[in-house]
Amino acid sequence: MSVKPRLELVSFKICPYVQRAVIALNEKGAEYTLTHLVPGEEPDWFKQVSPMGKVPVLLVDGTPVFESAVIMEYVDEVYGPQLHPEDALQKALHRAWVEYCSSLLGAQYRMATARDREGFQAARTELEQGLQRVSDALPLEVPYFSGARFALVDTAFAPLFMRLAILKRDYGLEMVFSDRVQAWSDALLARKSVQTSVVDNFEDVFRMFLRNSGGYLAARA
Ligand SMILES: N[C@@H](CCC(=O)N[C@@H](CS)C(=O)NCC(=O)O)C(=O)O
Repeated sequence: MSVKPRLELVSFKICPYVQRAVIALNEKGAEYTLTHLVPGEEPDWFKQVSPMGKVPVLLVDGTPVFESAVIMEYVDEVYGPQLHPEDALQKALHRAWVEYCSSLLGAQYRMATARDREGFQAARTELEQGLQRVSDALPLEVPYFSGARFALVDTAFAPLFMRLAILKRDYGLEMVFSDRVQAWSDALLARKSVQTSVVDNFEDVFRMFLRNSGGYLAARA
């Protein structure tokens, strides 16, 4: 049996890109430790391991790997069962949607932290249109991105749906989704790997983040 490397994931509790990496690790049953840093109070050693000053960084026997999509793929290659499709074209398409999801996370962040109603509405519209674009690419077969089988691309979208579910429940924010996207979101949020991918008090952490952002959404609540 091959010896697995020691994995340490450097994190902010609030970060959806970290959460993707955690979900991938959880799906694999990999052993890892999490080191949570406080945004704006990163220790000096963080500058040495994170060239862009961002989380997540996965320390693999001390070697830093950055960029969430790359970390997910590394985890997928080293730990079975493989979650990316075998087929090169399908894999390329899944990678493209992981990339697209990052732009949706950007829209979700802008929506949650917008200072005024106009900024909020613009980001909300961008996110709803983006989710419709994803919906059009989904197969009819439920529940996951590519149908019955959970794939690596699903790990990328789950943090987005978790935040939208909290915004709906706690802030009354009803995003317009297709039924297919709703079924996908429900399936992802029901998975243990997703439910255990954030700290126990994540909802408090998220609420605090929104309050500190001083944005339109928090003020409206
Ligand atoms: N493209 C990066 C984005 C990561 C990212 O934006 N992380 C945020 C936290 S959610 C961060 O570290 N921001 C700190 C900064 O920009 O200084 C990835 O996918 O890993």
